[in-house]
Order: sequence, then structure tokens, then C-alpha cells
Amino acid sequence: MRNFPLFSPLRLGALQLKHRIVMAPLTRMRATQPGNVPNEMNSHYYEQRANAGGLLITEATQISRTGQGYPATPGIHSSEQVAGWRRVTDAVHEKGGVIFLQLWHVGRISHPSHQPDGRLPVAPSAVRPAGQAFTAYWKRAPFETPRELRIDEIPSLIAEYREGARNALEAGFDGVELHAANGYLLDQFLRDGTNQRTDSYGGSFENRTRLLLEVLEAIGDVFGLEHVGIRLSPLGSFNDMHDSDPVGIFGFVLRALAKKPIAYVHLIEARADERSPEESLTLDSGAAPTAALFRPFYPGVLIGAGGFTRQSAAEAIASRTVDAVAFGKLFIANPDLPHRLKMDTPLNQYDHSTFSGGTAKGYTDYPTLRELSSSQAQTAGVEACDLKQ
Ligand code: 8OZ
Repeated sequence: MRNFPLFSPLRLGALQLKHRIVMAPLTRMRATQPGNVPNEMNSHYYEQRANAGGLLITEATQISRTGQGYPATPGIHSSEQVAGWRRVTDAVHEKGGVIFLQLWHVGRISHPSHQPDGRLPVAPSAVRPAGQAFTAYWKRAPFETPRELRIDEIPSLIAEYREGARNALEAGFDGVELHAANGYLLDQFLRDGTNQRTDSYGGSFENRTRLLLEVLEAIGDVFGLEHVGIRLSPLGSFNDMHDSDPVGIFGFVLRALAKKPIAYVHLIEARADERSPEESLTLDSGAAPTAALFRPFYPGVLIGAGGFTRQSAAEAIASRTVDAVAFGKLFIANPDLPHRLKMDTPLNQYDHSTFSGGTAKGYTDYPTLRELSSSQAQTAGVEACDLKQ
């Protein structure tokens, strides 16, 4: 058991992790309104999952009002939000966890109801996503065509990321993860389906990667790059994303990142139904095909995410396809997930209907193994039974 690949320690930039199980960033839409402020209940949720010396990545957190795209997601741009996050980091540190804040700007995946003065969302180019936005009133509405950012607006956008990192540092985070995945702003700049610019931020791989690297430098100035991770979803099509050469652009991005002393790259596996037929042909059938495809471009710490099981995670780490694995849904339903994976016990099932918004139900009321066994013992009036049976 001690040699099980998930439970060997891992050096992560400037930090030392006790195991390789990561809590994935998870959008739960339960920040206090108005103001999108992390609250006591949010703090309790993270504390429950403090992860026994492992890494937690917070839910995606907007760096500005313009960066918001869903109701009740927390921000990191007001002093109330910083104070709210401080309670979270204190609670997690008290339990021995390491916690990174995920910095987020949704770009075109917003809706005027989230924007100051009801303005249009901004994006690299005026390309409207197919599908529906999630409005500030918890309703679905067709996406609008975003406004193309002027080149003279880019410095202030980078300054918002820098300010977000500064606030995260003040709130006590161990580092930040840059959300450059899943069709949000930085991903919109990377891929040619959304970036049709003809200036120095569009066209070539180098130009499309420029904003990501400039933002990285800015937040690195605040935290030190060894406290910064980046999340990418090279083959994902969520939020209507496309690229004419995904291996080309993301190979370029990963080669550029390999030259920086960052803490890690976090790669999301494309679900089989999200891949084009050509991409499917280039993928092997191993435990983590996206990570296997891109590993040759990035020798540093790679975190895999997306549909892993205990077994496939162990295989992907043993083969060095990835160095650590992030679990999302399993962590929602199992606050003591590392313990359960270590002991190979049954897992609580997650309830999809309580993922977004709402109360403590489906948020902080999932029992740990210990709580389960003591309540079963009480009902049965006997010693705690072996849950593996
Ligand atoms: C689910 C619902 C809303 C947002 C992502 C931040 O996909 C998200 C997200 C996921 O990265």
C-alpha cells in the first residue's frame, strides 16, 4: 500500500506534497450575494477536503466583474472577497493542506447581465459561441456576440490578473493556477476558432500564446513562477472551442512553458465524445491519452484530470504519463477521498443536481467514512462494520 503510486510524495515548485491526489477546481456557485464573497459555508467545504498534505485548487475565481460568467461564483478583486478567502486558506492550512487559487476570466462565455452597465462581454474576436449563457438571474439565454478587445486594452487586462494574484497572496494562498482551459478568455486567445486577430495577439502560434505568457510573467512577479500552475484543455470542445491544429498550438504552448520554472501544468483529458475523428486516431488507448500525447512537450510536473479512477490514476502515474491526478466529482462526494483511495474503500455517489448553487445539501453534507461507520454503528447498535463488504 505504501508503494501505491498515488501516495508517494511530490515536489511541486517551491512546495512539497505528501501524496499525488489533487482536488480539482470545481465551480459550485455558492458565494454570498451581493458581492460574490466566499463565506463560512464555503470555508467549511474546503476545510472538509483539506486533503491531508495534498494540493487543493479552488473553484474558478473571477479577477474582475468583466471576467464573471456565471451567478454566485466568487471573485478576488474586492477587499471583502480577500477577507472571505483568508478564512478559507486559514482553515485549510490548519488541517495541513496546500491551496492554490484559480484565476479566471471567462471572456465571451459571459452575458451582459454579469457585466458593468450591462455591456457586451469581451473576447479576442467578435465570434459568438454556440449555446447558452448562464445569466446573473440563474436563467439560460443565448450568448451574445462579444466585443473584440482593442490592443490598447490588453495592458489593463494583464494588470487585472496581476492584481488578482496580489490579492490571492494577501489572502494567504500558497500559489495560483491560471485558468487557460475550457473555452475561457486565455483559451480563446490560443485557438484559431476564437482568435481571428491580425495584430501581434493573433495569427501565428507565437502571437496567440503571447497573452498567456505575458499574464504568466505578471503573476510570476507577484508570487514567483514556482508558485504558479496553468490549466489547459488541448483537445476539449466545451464552450464551442475549435482549432485547426490543436497538437501544433498546444505543443508550442507546452514547449514555451517547459522553459519557465512554473510549478506545474494541469491537463484536462478530452472525453471521447469531444474528440474529432482525426484526434481520436492520434491518441493511444492508455489511461490518460491527452497527457500521453502531450507529455513529450513538457517534462515538468504534469497533473492529469478528467474521468480518472483509482486504477487509471495509479497507472498513469506509474508510467510517468502524469505526476499527479486531480479528482473533481469524486472529491465533491467524498471529503476524505485520499483516505478512501488509500484504503480502497467504497465511495459515496455524487448528486449532479446539487453541483451548482443552493445550500449545504450536496455541498458540506457528504459523510466521511468515519462518520458513516459511526452512524451505522449507532443504528445497528454494534461496532462499526467493515464497509468493504
Ligand atoms: C462548470 C460550470 C461552470 C463553470 C470550467 C469553470 O469548465 C468551469 C465551469 C464548469 O472550467
